[in-house]
Amino acid sequence: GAAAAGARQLTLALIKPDVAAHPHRVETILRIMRTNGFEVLQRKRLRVPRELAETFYGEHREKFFFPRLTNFITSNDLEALVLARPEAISVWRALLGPTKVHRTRITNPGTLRGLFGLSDTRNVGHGSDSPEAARREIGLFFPELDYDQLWEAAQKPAA
Ligand code: RTP
Ligand code: MG
Repeated sequence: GAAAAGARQLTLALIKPDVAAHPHRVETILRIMRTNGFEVLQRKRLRVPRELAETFYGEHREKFFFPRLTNFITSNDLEALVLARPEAISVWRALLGPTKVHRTRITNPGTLRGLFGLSDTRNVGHGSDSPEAARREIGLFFPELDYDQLWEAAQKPAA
């Protein structure tokens, strides 16, 4: 059945290497997350190993941009975060804005990609696109965590 009204959803957010290289920009994005009601449950900075990148983006393996995408995502440190709030998945993707930055700059200039995006590849961030994807992606970036425990904890508001 449907989740209870007000139940919090989890999503995996990535701040990709283009933005993660700028500490003040990372802090700006963290502030925007919190202003928009997200609780940051987990945060880690890491250089993504190639194997993780290829698994994470496995659905794009046959796309022309796959080498460019995996080279970029492994090129430098990024920030991985688990965010929680009601409708976390759609709200975080709305804050990011559409994927294609050259268009997003015109159509959604106030979104994170509209403001900070550099190209269709260097496009600021990632957000899970479904609850199933969120579970899979959080497991890939935070294999040491128990997803169900994390979800339970997220249902209790922060003190
Ligand atoms: P994401 O998965 O990162 O949230 O982005 P999305 O769903 O909005 O976009 P998707 O189509 O799933 O593409 C995944 C990532 O691939 C890179 N990309 N590069 N033409 C290109 O060079 C190109 N097209 C897509 C982007 O980094 C995109 O976020
Ligand atoms: Mg996608």
